[in-house]
Formats: sequence, C-alpha cells, structure tokens
Amino acid sequence: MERTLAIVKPDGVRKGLIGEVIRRFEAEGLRVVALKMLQMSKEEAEGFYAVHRGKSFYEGLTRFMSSGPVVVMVLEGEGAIERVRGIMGATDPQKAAPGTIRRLYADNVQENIVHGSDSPESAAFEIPYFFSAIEICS
Ligand code: DAT
Ligand code: MG
Repeated sequence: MERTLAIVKPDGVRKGLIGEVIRRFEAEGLRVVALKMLQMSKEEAEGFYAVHRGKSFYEGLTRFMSSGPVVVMVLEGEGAIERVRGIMGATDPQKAAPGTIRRLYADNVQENIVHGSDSPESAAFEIPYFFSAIEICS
C-alpha cells in the first residue's frame, strides 16, 4: 500500500470542486485516510514548494497557494502516487489528457485545481508537512 498527498488548491475550492476531486479519487479505488481544510500562510506555501525555490513561477505559485483555503488529504492504495497523477493530468491543462481533472477544470498552468505528490520521496516530505501520525487512519 502506497500513500500520497493530494491538495484541492484555492481555485478548486473557489470553484466548488472539493467534492468532485474527492469523488474522482474514490471512484478509482483510492481511500481517503486523512482530510482537512486550512489556509497556508505565504511562508508555509514557500516551505511546501521549497523544491521549486529559485524558479520563475515560485513567487506567483506561493502567492496563489496562500490566497485562500485548500483541502489537503492523504490517499492510500496500490500505486497511489502514479494513479493520482493520472487522474489529475499534466501540469499544463492544455497538455493534460481529455477527462483529467486539470483538463476539465483548470484555467492555466499556475491555477490547476489539484496537487499530487510526484514520487515516494515527495510524499514522505509532503504528508508530514500537514498531518501527524495520529491524524492518519489506516
Ligand atoms: P505538478 O503540480 O504537476 O507536480 P510542478 O511540480 O512542476 O507540477 O509545479 C508545481 C506547481 O507550480 C504546478 O502545479 C503549477 C506551478 N507551475 C509549474 N510550472 C509552471 C509554469 N511554467 N508557470 C506557472 N506555474 C507553474
Ligand atoms: Mg510537483
């Protein structure tokens, strides 16, 4: 069993897509084992996306991610990391496959509705960024 962190980003919350995103994950057999809503400070968003520090989009990305509440969750299942990435679609919604969440709902490459860990190493950093062990239900 693999775990991954997913986030309904501020644009997804604003567009009323919390339920739709979770439904898509559950429909593919992924299990929600932790879930909460919060608003990150600019500094917390910078820490979460530290891997992108120095890139051209870092300032805009961290401003956007701290612009409103997000819904963070831990999903569990076999191959959860890759399966969530597949349901999300490519980073740029114009390049995302038809039917993916980003292709269906995202406005542009920065405001792309949803986040999912991209590797086991990322998941191991991102899950404890938001959840303590006692908050994750197996
Ligand atoms: P992903 O979220 O698909 O893992 P990433 O890790 O490369 O993509 O980038 C993190 C986020 O940063 C991405 O969801 C949106 C933003 N981003 C990435 N590339 C961008 C770009 N060229 N312009 C604006 N925002 C970008
Ligand atoms: Mg990424």
